[in-house]
Amino acid sequence: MLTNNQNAQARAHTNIALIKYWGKADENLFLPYTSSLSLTLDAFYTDTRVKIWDKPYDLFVLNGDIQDAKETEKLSGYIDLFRDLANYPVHVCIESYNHVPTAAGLASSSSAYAALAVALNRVFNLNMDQKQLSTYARRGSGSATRSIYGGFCEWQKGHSHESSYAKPLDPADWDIAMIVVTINDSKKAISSRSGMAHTVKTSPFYALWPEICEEQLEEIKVAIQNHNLSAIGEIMESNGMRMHATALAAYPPLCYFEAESLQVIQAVHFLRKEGYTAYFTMDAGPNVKILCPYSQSIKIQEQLSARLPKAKIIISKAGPDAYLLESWDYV
Ligand code: FM0
Repeated sequence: MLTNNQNAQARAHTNIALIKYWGKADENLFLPYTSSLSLTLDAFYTDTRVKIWDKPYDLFVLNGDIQDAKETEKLSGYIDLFRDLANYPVHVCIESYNHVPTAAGLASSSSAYAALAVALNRVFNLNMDQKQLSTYARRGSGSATRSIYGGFCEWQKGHSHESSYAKPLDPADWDIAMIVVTINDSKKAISSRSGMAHTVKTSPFYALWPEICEEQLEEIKVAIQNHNLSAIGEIMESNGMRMHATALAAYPPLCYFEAESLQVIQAVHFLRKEGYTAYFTMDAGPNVKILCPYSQSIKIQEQLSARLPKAKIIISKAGPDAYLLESWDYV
């Protein structure tokens, strides 16, 4: 029986994919068609506390607001995975704070489910290691698989619940930064979940995607090993655009670009001509992320602000593994 750990709290950081996850082979188990690779970011994270309580229902409070029945039900289904594994059918109260500034327009599901998995593992005394934790984070949101680890990490696609997990590659504790350029922070029109499903179903270009990722994943791993940032950036930029090519070829087409996204892309091209090491990637939304040496990041930020005065620009270094928090400083 559980006697300790009736409360647990954890922090996990968001990650941005350099080789994208785009398409599920199994929608229930969140098994992807391809392996992917990401950088975890220090500047954006989620803190989550799980408390076992004696009420006959689960409660989910996000950024201080009690969530509606639909959101809570979704989360209860996820918590069932842990309750079933522990064979301990209790209800919980979950409190989460996203330190992903709304203005950053980043998806918070990666940090959210990674933090939740770490806290639930503790509260239910499951003693999972990081590898197993990544498989459980995955069941909430695919990209959360990779937020269990800091730095560069790879999500190996696998073929079953147990074999689809993340693996750390490099702490990225060298001269690296990711600059998040937010041009539009309204809620995205088409979620990545439905965008990728629509692409898999209707895009004739999707057939090429698994092969592309396999090849570029191997190339980028060599570039990471060599700490060759311009090679990493080139491969990342190509992979991101190829993901968008599959979406653009869907029927009806999916276009995540906005006019300002293209302006940022042009600015990146200009910066490269000026001698900066700067490369971009985009996910299922209009905002642009730029990979560059940390030592150039302030200058790049200045250049971008001059060209795009309305954009919000945040510099981040690589972030750490997801971890348990000793104390809970929220009231
Ligand atoms: O992060 O349906 O994890 O590899 O950001 O919850 O599994 O939100 F832009 C694409 C992330 C997709 C690429 O999808 O989907 C990446 C993306 P879920 P996610």
